[in-house]
Amino acid sequence: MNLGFGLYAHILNHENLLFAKQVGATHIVAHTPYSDTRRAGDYDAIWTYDELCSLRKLINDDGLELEAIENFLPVFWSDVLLDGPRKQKQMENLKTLIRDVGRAGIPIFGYNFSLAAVWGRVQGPWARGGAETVAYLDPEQPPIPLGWVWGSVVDPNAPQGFLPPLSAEELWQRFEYFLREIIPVAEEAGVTMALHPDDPPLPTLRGSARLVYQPALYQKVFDLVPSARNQAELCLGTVAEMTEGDVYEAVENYAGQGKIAYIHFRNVRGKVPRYYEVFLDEGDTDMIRILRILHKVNYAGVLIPDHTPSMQCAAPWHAGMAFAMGYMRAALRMIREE
Ligand SMILES: [Mn+2]
Repeated sequence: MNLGFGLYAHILNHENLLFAKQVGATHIVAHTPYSDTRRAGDYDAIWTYDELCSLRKLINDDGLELEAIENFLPVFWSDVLLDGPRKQKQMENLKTLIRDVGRAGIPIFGYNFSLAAVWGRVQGPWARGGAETVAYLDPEQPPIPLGWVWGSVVDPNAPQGFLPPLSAEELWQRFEYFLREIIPVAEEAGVTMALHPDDPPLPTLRGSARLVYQPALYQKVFDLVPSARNQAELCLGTVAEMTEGDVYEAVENYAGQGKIAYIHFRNVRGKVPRYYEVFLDEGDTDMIRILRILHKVNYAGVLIPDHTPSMQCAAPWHAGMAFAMGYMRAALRMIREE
């Protein structure tokens, strides 16, 4: 088990890589790197091999490993998600990208197969001591505008109107097409595809069905296209927000099967349709118990803190992340010595 740290494009720089190293990370998850260089309407956009190599070099130069890239940009695969006319072309682009990810020596690609995305969260002082955090409080769900996917405009010329409702059956068909196309390429490239669960984990959001909104649905994903390269990007916070099953059982089951590529380590209070993201040691999940389970089944992957509440100081985000990393690092040492 290794400690990692996730960085988004706009904060993925030398200074924050040193910060990650200082708080004890050995591995980096790069969240949508180079997102600023791609625009809506550019349907042939894809990250290049050279960009992937320079990303890896930036991270290696600071003595860290690049464990995973997380998330395709919506514009890369909008029609794969929407079953639109550019679907096959975009699928070919994704295959090129995954081949290049492997060639650049990056072992994991994390993704969300979702139209509605992470949506509807609001911010407020709901963590310990009034720390700023996010919550999902059962909001009204407007339909998704045409030309949008994953919370972004992918087609600026789309007509007015809204996406029609998307059934679970149709969503699973689209997902199966994607998996059957990408997994053989991932196998050849030596890249593990890692699916994040749907956050918030509701059966439908904004009229669109959700894929993994209960823990048991991950098994359906693994059985759909059985492969060592078809795995989970297990987000503990999202699993804890689910109404069925139990987060400890899910971790033991899926880590035991060798199906967890990496872990988002996050705690929450409550479940859908109302929950609050909180500090690691104040939510409903006993995070130390999770680490004991992972240790018991010899989980060898990376854990990264997910989002955390911000703290009252001059560097609210850094302080929140440093608190999470310190907590995780101490807990891991304790468990290893038990
Ligand atoms: Mn997550």
